[in-house]
Amino acid sequence: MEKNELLTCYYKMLELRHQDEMLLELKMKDLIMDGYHPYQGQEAVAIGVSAVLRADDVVLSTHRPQGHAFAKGTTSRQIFAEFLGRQGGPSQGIGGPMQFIDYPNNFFCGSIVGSGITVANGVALYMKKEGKGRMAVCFFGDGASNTGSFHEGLNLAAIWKLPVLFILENNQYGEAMPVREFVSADPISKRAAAYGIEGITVDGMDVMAVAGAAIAASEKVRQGAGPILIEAVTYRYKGHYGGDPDHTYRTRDEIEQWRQKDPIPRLAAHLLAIGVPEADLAQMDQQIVQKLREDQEWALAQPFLSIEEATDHVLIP
Ligand SMILES: Cc1ncc(C[n+]2csc(CCOP(=O)(O)OP(=O)(O)O)c2C)c(N)n1
Ligand SMILES: [Mg+2]
Repeated sequence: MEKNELLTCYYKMLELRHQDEMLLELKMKDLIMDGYHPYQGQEAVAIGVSAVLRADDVVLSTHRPQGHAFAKGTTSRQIFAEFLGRQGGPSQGIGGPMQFIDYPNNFFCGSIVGSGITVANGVALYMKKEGKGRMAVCFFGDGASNTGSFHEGLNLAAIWKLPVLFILENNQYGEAMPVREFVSADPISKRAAAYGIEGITVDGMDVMAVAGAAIAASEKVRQGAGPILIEAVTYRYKGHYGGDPDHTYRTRDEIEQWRQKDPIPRLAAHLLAIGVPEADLAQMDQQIVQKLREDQEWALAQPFLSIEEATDHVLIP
């Protein structure tokens, strides 16, 4: 990737990190009225994959969607508003942090673990028939790789050669359980072989590695080679949800070891090595924080929908 592309990745990862820190604070103040699942530590996955996302591609995400939505093009301002339940969010606040859609941005998420996989197949079947080289990109976790939809979904996508890029974010845990205690395959990408599709594992703490794998895979997927599974090995720095007492199931030492691989300082070190002045990176950080404060303030000033408006889409009011 060229210097400017790397700077863009750095900017986006940093914005996502700060956005997540602020959302977690809002959750702890009880201003987010549904479960909030932090994304800190996993930024290189969403932002690496964003290198291949076209506006007309469709992204299907999970209960931890903010990074994926942001990577697809939903703005921080919209994310704050949606998560706070306000108008101005892509679903006017009635989707909230786990169930919103950003329809013009072709972004969907949902909290049923594994459910995006089969929906991605439906979207991709349409895309295949349409023949414009679009693809569905489906993010899910290591836990989701144990669901029926994963196995049924990958099988069907393989049989029908659907244009789906499956991104498995192995963040080492499904809620409080370590992945090695519940997933038999190591690396998990080996599961792809059971369905006759390509499965690869990449360092999910390295945005350049993720982007490189996504670029190579997306070219094949768009050309009709069928689905590909990319497992990005990563780590979530915060608890499973805002308020999760994670000290009951993992050690500070373990978190510290993964902090040494933090994708943001790691890319910063590379940028400095290729001649980007340190002051530029510091200035970027200040700009982002300032912008996010304004976004958050704006979102907090937006109204909630009225009861009548909020029940507009209910079949039987
Ligand atoms: C079908 C289903 N089963 C259980 C849950 C409860 N649940 C919410 S998140 C989660 C863990 C998912 O783990 P993983 O897929 O690794 O995603 P991560 O939370 O690590 O991003 C579970 C079991 C759910 N939402 N849906
Ligand atoms: Mg997980």
